[in-house]
Amino acid sequence: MAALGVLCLLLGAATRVPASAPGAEFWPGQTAADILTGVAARRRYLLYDVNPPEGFNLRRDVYVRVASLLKTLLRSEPWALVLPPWGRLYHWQSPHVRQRRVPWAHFFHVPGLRRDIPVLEHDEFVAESGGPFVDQVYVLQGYAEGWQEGAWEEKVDARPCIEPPPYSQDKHEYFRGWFWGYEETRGLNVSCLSVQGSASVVAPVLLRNTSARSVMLDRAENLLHDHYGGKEYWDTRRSMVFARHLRAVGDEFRSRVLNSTDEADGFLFEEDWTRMKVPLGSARGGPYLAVHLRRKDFVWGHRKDVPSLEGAVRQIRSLLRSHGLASVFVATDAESGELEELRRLLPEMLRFEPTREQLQLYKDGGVAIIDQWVCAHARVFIGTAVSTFSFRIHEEREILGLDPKTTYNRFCGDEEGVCEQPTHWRVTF
Ligand SMILES: Nc1nc2c(ncn2[C@@H]2O[C@H](COP(=O)(O)OP(=O)(O)OP(=O)(O)O)[C@@H](O)[C@H]2O)c(=O)[nH]1
Ligand SMILES: *[C@@H]1O[C@H](CO)[C@@H](O)[C@H](O)[C@H]1NC(C)=O
Ligand SMILES: *[C@@H]1O[C@H](CO)[C@@H](O)[C@H](O)[C@H]1NC(C)=O
Ligand SMILES: *[C@@H]1O[C@H](CO)[C@@H](O)[C@H](O)[C@H]1NC(C)=O
Repeated sequence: MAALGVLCLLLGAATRVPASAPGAEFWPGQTAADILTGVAARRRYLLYDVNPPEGFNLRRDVYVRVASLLKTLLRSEPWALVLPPWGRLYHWQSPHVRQRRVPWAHFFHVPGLRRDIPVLEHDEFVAESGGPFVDQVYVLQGYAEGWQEGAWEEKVDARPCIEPPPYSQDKHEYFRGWFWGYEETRGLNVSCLSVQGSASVVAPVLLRNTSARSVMLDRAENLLHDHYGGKEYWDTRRSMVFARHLRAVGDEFRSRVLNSTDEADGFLFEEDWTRMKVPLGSARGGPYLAVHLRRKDFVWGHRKDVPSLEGAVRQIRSLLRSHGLASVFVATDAESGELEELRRLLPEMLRFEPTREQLQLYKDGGVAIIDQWVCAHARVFIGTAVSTFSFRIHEEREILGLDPKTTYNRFCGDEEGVCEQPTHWRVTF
């Protein structure tokens, strides 16, 4: 009975391969026998996690770096990337909302990711690999001795852990740790790797130094981009299309509150990102100014490049005037006191305010994405200096084909001398 079950699983996997496991297409060494037994029965799994304090938008950037490593691995062997469930994010503070073990499909269009690399949700990995086990955990770290003088060198070495790794052995000598909130998950082996360099620097270790079938890279933010801003970077970035239900809410808000539709505003959006290639400046954007005002920890630090609310409103009014716009959409993480103050200074501001049910459904992460989607469709956008939330909006507007002059703008601090504006990164197709 059990054997029959396994056989059915294998056959099931085999027949599903072409549709749900694009890894098949990426693996040059594949034979007919591989297809019969199912690539799923043979492939290896790459898992990863990021330093807990990092926010949602920095994590999106780490995904691009790890995807690039996966592409390198696929040149030699069939691998799949296991999407790290979302949770325990410092900024997700709404009470009574379950915000752990959140699958990627909540925020992203997973079929879009699969047009770039083979990915699995965590639950799919557990089902396919036969249980909540990670064979090898590598905790990535820098070099204890720091950067050595002389030429920059890419390197990776097995080294003692500089800090005690956040895993401990249970009485069966399995390693227990956070594992995205999956208490039942166990690591079979944990060790530290010192890395210096781009994501693919660890590929030889995964291919040759370990035969573990599932390998997790913890603290994956230690890996740098293989080629920031290149075609591979943009392919992966473009594949991170927001989930359909979030786009729908954003579009409904645009149309109802901001009089903005794709037809009227020149957007040629395709859900299938591989078919979307629009020239810069082809989209006009909806008839509103959008602003991203990052507050909270950005203000507590009293940073020079973040304005007071009065300063921000002065800049908003000036932009409305110079662009002949009457509406302003505000995305912000300001807390209630600051928000009231902002409403007093800018009574006409429009905001996406979710109902309790919407917040339950979309969660803090989904609401932030709706804010980003609305900002991405504005005629003119202005963001906050060095906020990755604003950076992701820049990229989205670039993909949507808006004129860069309307995108790469940021608020200046009240006392800031030279207020340098953000860098323009062009999509490479
Ligand atoms: N809804 C909404 N949430 C926001 C906004 N700005 C910031 N946030 C929340 O605060 C978090 C912090 O911003 P992130 O950019 O993701 O965090 P980060 O990666 O540390 O990046 P920084 O902005 O550079 O700190 C976001 O993920 C959101 O949860 C906003 O305008 N609207
Ligand atoms: C990987 O294996 C090679 C060859 O045995 C060895 O020189 C190298 O130090 C190993 N690297 C790591 C990170 O274990
Ligand atoms: C655990 O991993 C380390 C580093 O890859 C390796 O040297 C060691 O043999 C592994 N231990 C077991 C029990 O597999
Ligand atoms: C909405 O936009 C259309 C053109 O895009 C314009 O003709 C119409 O007057 C606008 N409606 C309002 C209420 O502003």
